[in-house]
Amino acid sequence: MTKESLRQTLIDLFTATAEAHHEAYAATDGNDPEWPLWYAEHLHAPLTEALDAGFTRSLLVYCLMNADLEQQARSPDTAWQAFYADHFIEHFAASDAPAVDKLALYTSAYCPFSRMVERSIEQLGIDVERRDINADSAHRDALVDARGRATVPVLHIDTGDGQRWMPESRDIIRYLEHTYGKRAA
Ligand SMILES: N[C@@H](CCC(=O)N[C@@H](CS)C(=O)NCC(=O)O)C(=O)O
Repeated sequence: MTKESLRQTLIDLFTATAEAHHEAYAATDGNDPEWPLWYAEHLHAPLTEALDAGFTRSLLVYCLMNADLEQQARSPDTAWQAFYADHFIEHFAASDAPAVDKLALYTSAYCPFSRMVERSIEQLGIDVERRDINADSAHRDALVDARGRATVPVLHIDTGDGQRWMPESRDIIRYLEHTYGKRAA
């Protein structure tokens, strides 16, 4: 499946799930504060198949909530189904050209979340430049310029024709394991 058709599959899946959820919660006009639990149950099998990824329902709940918060913060005007599709593809779909990416980790020697990512990088044996924001103020400034805050860890991915800044230790580890784990095996 091409990336574009995978994206469309996920958009259709999220749309159908939202419709089914709305029907199930018609009495409250779709209002359900626990919607991630319902969505995770409904999406578990089809998302596992579409992305060929080993989800638990708990991980799905986490990812759905994360996608929701990110969309509200970064892209409230984007159709949520498309934003979620991109979010899941970014974190779970096998990349077809990861080897050319240049990776840099904004980190701090004193940060346990950074340590977790560092351990994963060591286990995977991948080449990642370390940018310690306490050891070099230029790194701190670059991070604050890009993200508006100095929270670490953040993975900087330079793809050659673009760049991405990925926060959140668990998201970074999952991305690295998914992108480089099988390759290294
Ligand atoms: N949920 C984040 C937590 C990261 C975090 O709390 N980092 C701390 C250092 S260990 C930090 O950068 N705090 C300073 C700040 O947020 O400006 C993760 O898992 O990556």
